[in-house]
Amino acid sequence: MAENTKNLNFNTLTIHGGQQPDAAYGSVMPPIYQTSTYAQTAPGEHKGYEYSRSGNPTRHALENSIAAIEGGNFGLAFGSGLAAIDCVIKTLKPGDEVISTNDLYGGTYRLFTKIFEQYGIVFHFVPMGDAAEVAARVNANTRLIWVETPTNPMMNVVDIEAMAKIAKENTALLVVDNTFATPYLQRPLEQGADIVMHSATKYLGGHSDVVLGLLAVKDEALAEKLYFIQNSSGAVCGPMDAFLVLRGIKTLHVRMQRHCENGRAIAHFLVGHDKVDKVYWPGFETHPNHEVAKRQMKDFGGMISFTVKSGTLPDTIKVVSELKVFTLAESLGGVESLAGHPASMTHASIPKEEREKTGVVDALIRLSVGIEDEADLIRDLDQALASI
Ligand code: P1T
Repeated sequence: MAENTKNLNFNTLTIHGGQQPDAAYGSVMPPIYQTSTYAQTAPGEHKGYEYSRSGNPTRHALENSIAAIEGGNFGLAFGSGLAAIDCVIKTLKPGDEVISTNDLYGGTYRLFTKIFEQYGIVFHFVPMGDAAEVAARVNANTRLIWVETPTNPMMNVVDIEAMAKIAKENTALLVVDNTFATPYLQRPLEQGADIVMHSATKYLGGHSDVVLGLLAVKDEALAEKLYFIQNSSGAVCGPMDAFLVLRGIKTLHVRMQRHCENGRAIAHFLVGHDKVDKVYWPGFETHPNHEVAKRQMKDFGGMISFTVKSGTLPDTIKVVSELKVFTLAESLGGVESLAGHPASMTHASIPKEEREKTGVVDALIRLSVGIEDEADLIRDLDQALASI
C-alpha cells in the first residue's frame, strides 16, 4: 500500500487507498495495461514486470486497493471468487482439515466437496452460531476455519472474533468470505481473521459487469505463499476486469449506504406482509445473531431472504417471475435489484436434504436490494406477491 494513504479513513481509502498517479503521464486512473509481456533490456533487466500472469500494473493497482480497504498489507486478484477460494485451499495438503460454515454459497460447497475432497482435504460443515460447537470440532489436523458471514442465503451471522480466538488457540488460520458485508460494513482482519476473501463480482465491482475474486492478508509470509500459488496455478484476472473493479471500489461506500437504507425498508415491508412467512435479515432484533451483527457490522446490508407463506414451489416461482423492477438472476451486489430462487439457482449444487437442513427450502427467495428508488422496489414486490 502506498505510504501516503496509510492513515486515511475508509471513505477516502476506497478512492485513494494504495493508488498513485501513473508514472508515465500522471493518469489518475491506472491505464489498462493490456499486455501479456514486457520488454527487457537484458535478460532479467526490466521495469518490475516480466509476464502478466506473474504481475500486471493494473492488477497490482487493484491488489493494492483491496489491501488498503480491508486494512491488510497485501492483496491478490483472481479470475473469479472461486479461483480466490481455490488458491486458499491449495495451501493445504492431504489429511488437513477445514471447519466451514454449514450454510454457504453453493459453489464454495461444490468446490470443497467435489474437487478438494478428492485430494484428501477433509471438510466439516458446522453451524457457527455457537462457538462451542466449532471448538468441539477442532482436532490436531485442523488447519483452516472457513467463515462466510452473513451467510448466503440464510443471513446467519458468525462471530468473527470468537472464531479468531478458536483459530489462534489451535494454530489454524481463519478465513472470512466478506462478500456479503464488504469492508464498508465489516473488518475481518481487524477482528482477528488471517485472510479475507471476496467475490468482487458482487458489491466491490458493484455493476454486474465483471467476474473477479480477491484476497487480502496482513502477514507477509502468508502473502508470499498465496502469491506462489496464484502465479503457479495461474487463475489471475485480466487487466480490463481489474480496472472495472477498481472503478467500482471508488463508489463502494456511497453505494453500500444506499443498499443498507433500501434493505432496511424492504425487510420491514416484507415482515408485515400477509403473503410472507419468514424474513431473514440481521437487522431484526429477533434475528438469532442480531447482537453479534450489531457489534461486528456497521449496518445490516442489502441482502434479504424470505419465504412465501403458502410454502409451495409454484407460488414461489410465480412471485420471482412476476417481478418487474427486480431482475430474476443469479449473483448479487450490483446497483440493480436482483431476485433469486436459491433452491433451483445458486444453491442447486447442494443436495436437497443438506440445503433444507439450513433452511434453503423451495419457498425461499433471496433478494439483492439495489440502489434504485425505495418506493419503486416496494411496489414491485407488492404486485408480485399479490399475484399469488
Ligand atoms: O462467482 P464468483 O465470483 O466465483 O464467487 C463465488 C462466491 C463466493 N462467495 C460468495 C459468498 C458468493 O456469493 C459467491 C458467488 N455467489 C453467487 C454467484 C450468488 O448468486 O450467490
